[in-house]
Amino acid sequence: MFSALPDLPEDAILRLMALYRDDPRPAKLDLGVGVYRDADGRTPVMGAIKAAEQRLCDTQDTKSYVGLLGAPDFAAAITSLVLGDDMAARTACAATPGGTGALHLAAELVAMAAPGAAVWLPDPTWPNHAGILAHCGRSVRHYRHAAPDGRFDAKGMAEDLRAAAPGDVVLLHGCCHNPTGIDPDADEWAALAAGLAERGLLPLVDLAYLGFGAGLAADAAPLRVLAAHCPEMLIAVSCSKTFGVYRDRVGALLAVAPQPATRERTAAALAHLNRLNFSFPPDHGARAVTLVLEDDGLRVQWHDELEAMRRRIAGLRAALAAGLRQAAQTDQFDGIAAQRGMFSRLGLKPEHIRELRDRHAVYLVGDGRINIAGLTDDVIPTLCRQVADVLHR
Ligand code: PLP
Ligand code: TYF
Repeated sequence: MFSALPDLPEDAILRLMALYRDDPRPAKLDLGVGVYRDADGRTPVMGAIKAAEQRLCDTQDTKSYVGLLGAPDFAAAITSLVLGDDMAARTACAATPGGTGALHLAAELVAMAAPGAAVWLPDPTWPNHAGILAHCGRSVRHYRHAAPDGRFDAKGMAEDLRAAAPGDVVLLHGCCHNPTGIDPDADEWAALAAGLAERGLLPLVDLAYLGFGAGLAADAAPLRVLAAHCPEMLIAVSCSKTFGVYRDRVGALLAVAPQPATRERTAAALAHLNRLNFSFPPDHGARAVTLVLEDDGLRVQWHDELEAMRRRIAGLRAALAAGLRQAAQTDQFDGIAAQRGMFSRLGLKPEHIRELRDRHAVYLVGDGRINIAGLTDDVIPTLCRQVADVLHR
């Protein structure tokens, strides 16, 4: 039977991880997979999470099942983090295995509620978006996200969404767009929210980098703007980066539905889908996150650690943009300083990307995306020379 299995496409980002691991050159540089790294190249467990896990270990007296939607206090803590306290009463929430689990659940919920609705994705976007939606049988369309000048393409997006039908779903990156680092500004968010509401389009926000853009409050602001305009919306929250709990698989799908009867119906559908997919969602990481959010001291500690990560990335962005301008004698990289979050695209041609890997052991994704957190102040001058070298050969 198994020999009949089809050839399946590999994930380019995960393939790059393996190529990097197998490269014997000592001076190799991994700018591929989107995992935060500190100045020593490590992805440490956050101190606040370690403390919460310790407390959990000391006090947890059962590992019996929780509930199909996960622990209610996790739902309350995440909803209030993302949308504010006042929205908790208007939102159904299901804990999921990571943000990917939340996206998968969203796709299934849409399939159940509106099987004919198309899901519109930004072009470009995280490759798994199209993969998960197609896997769940959704019809996928695309809208322009980034203009050639490296700014958010509000006009192109609005033009493309003219072809959307009422009830269609529009996927948005809540902050720190992956792979471009290009986000709408506050005015653009307000116009976008009003436009979606007017057209009867449902926002599905992928929130995987909360706190990595302009700070926790600023990064969450667009969600509140959307919630103020749109009667219903979905938010796929990933705690992987924001709490550094990647492998513990912590996430949640929030469904804003102000009508109590609709909200209860939605919560029942989410519980049903979780049950048929994997039954109870993982609890350990979610509980550690809840402890951090509920304890004043741990919350301050976590926020400080998150801010340190955000500031490190912002500093690397400024240094890289300045270094590339000087080394390559061009302003084509200036946008990197203003872009947000873990990623930017260098706008290099495929042959440049291949040369960087073959000649200099520098690993970036095939679309030219780099993980800024993979840099250190020490490697930036060398990288800038190497980029200039492949550009000018
Ligand atoms: N969405 C985006 C844009 C991402 O980059 C990621 C990255 O890992 C995810 C969702 C899902 O994260 P996870 O499933 O690891 O929580
Ligand atoms: O974009 C990234 O690098 C992260 C990590 O299949 C990731 O989102 C990449 C690919 C993948 C799962 C996670």
